Amino acid sequence: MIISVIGLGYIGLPTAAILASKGVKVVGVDIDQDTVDIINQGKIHIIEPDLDILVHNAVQNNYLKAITSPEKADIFIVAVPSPFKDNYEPDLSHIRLAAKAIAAVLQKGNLVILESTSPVGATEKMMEWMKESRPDLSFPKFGDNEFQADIAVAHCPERVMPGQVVLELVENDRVIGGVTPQCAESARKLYKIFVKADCLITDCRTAELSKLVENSFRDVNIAFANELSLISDKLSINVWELIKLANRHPRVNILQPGPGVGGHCIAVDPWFIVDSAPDEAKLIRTARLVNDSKPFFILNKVNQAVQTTGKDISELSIACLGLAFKPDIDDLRESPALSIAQKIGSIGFNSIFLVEPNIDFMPKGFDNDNIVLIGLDKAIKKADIIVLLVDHASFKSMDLSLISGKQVIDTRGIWS
Ligand code: SAJ
Repeated sequence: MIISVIGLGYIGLPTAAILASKGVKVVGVDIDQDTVDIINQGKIHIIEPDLDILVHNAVQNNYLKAITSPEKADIFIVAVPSPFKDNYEPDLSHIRLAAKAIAAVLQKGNLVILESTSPVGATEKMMEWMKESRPDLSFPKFGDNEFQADIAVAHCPERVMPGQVVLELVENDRVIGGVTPQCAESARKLYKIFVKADCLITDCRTAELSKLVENSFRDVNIAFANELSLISDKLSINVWELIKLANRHPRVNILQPGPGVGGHCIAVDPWFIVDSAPDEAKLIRTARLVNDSKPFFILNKVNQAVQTTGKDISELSIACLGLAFKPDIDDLRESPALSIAQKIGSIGFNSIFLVEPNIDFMPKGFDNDNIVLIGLDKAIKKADIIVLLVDHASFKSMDLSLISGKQVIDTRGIWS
């Protein structure tokens, strides 16, 4: 059996490597030649605990190779990006490209699984795109278990947390939605190769919405915490103490406020529900707006800190601690920390020190030469104002005497 994984990013690569570690021949496909080259050297292009060893072994034992366009295989797993457009409409162009590339090599008996987080109906759309290119093959009909199609199609959204992907791929329950129950059953057999937890069968539309609902649940709950931080600020109350106390109630579990919500999932997926049901998804839309407005609240705090010093902004230096979208990863996608730092970079500070222990290059969006990426100790020593944007482990464990006497904005509550 050969499994082809299309898209070798944060989800596709770990999935490919875990399958390969189980003795399955895996061919990974990515349009980016550099990514393909790095993987074929047994190395990885992202930071994810334990993934480097897994990929190294899989490549060395000839169970994993990477190429730039699909070859014939038995099963195709699509794990390409599914972002939204400027108007928050889902952008399925990567899924369409993948479907067309797979269609060119598709054979009777193949199973195609969409793993990318998708709006309801996307799995059937992917199937339509393959069908257009391959009128010689028959495809399943939604819910019809009687019709014997040449190709099986299913949706199995990933649910893993960046930073613990290798563990969660094995330990988390999976929701598997088939275009027909038979398709779901074929996909379940595949996931049982490496998933220790339950593989729960449903139809592809319910599986699509299930993933979107999971991330919207988290977004709404983070929005509640973020709204509490605004209310507490207005009433001069320490929000972290407030939440700690409220959470001592046996049925209360409030999440943590922060500088906003980032990542390619929680800040994106709720919009797919809003797009499908705009009149009904009122709470989900409002939560998105609350979380998206939080960076502006932080920028306001930076301005207040400048005023407190009594100096002109052009005489002051500021350190931005953390750029990633959450602690101890290198992922900058949709990061509120990054967008806050970029705005800080353009408001007239004398010097801006960026500290991001998980990357060693200057990210895009920082064009002025008074902005530098430097180490934590140097940044803190030189800065008048310190904005803590990400709760990275090295910031949590640092010597707090270093920041005494400085203006400090702790957006994650780790020093409060
Ligand atoms: N955040 C807060 N306060 C909190 C928790 C998180 O502000 O109390 C922020 C984080 O700092 C970050 C953002 O939310 O900016 C998202 O981080 P996260 O850790 O909540 O989630 P992700 O995006 O890393 O992963 C989520 C997970 N979904 C759920 O927990 C429901 C993961 O299981 C999904 O697989 C992933 O989205 C995905 O790929 O969809």
